Amino acid sequence: TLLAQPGAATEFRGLDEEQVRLMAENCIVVDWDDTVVGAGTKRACHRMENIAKGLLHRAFSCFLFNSRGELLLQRRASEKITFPMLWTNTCCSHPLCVEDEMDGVEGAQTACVRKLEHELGIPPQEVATRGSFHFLNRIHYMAPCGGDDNPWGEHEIDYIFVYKVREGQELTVNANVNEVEEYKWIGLSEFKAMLADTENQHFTPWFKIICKHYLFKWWGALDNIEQFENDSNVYRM
Ligand code: DMA
Ligand code: MN
Repeated sequence: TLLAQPGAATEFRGLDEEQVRLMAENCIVVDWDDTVVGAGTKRACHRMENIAKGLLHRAFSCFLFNSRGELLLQRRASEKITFPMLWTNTCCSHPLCVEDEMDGVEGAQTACVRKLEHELGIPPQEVATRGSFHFLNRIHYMAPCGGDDNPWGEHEIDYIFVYKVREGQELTVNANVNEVEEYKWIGLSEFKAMLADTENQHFTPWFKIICKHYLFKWWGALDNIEQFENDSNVYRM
């Protein structure tokens, strides 16, 4: 168990009990080609001492747009152990070492549906019937959570999905306060202003990478997103 791990008694002191519990999840450990090589706890996969030795895991990031072309943004809850209180894309997490989440794109999408419900209270039945998923590409990146005194970080191959709500449909959103501090639907021009306001707005590192390299290209072509689908490359950032 987590408490049996060396240093656990002190490393989790003062942290949110529910978020500590989630550190026992089993992430999928992969090599640089995204081939599955084993399992690692969420805790192990997010410790900088392991990341420094090359430990890499699989993740997903979802960008959910309504039929007016607005993106659902969330600000991570203060309870999050990694990157609390930062604005980021709709939903991010990890496919786990369970049968229906281990198979590449399909497994990552299954995990995405699970976490859209867990983080944002979006019913899976609505996700299945009111819009469509588009797998775009995979991004390999590494990011420490802070300076040398912060032991946490990310090192992932991240499956990127756009989800588009169909014309005339809406999704129910009911955020989980342990995961999400606040959320908002944002249009492209308002988002550009938010991104430029670096004094007051702070974003997760993976979201900044995706904004810099891809997001505006995708956002500007939502009606023809198929042209960007199913890129088999892993992009190193
Ligand atoms: C991890 O997200 C995945 C990426 C792409 C950073 P997260 O920290 O929000 O995961 P979880 O919600 O499972 O804690
Ligand atoms: Mn991760």
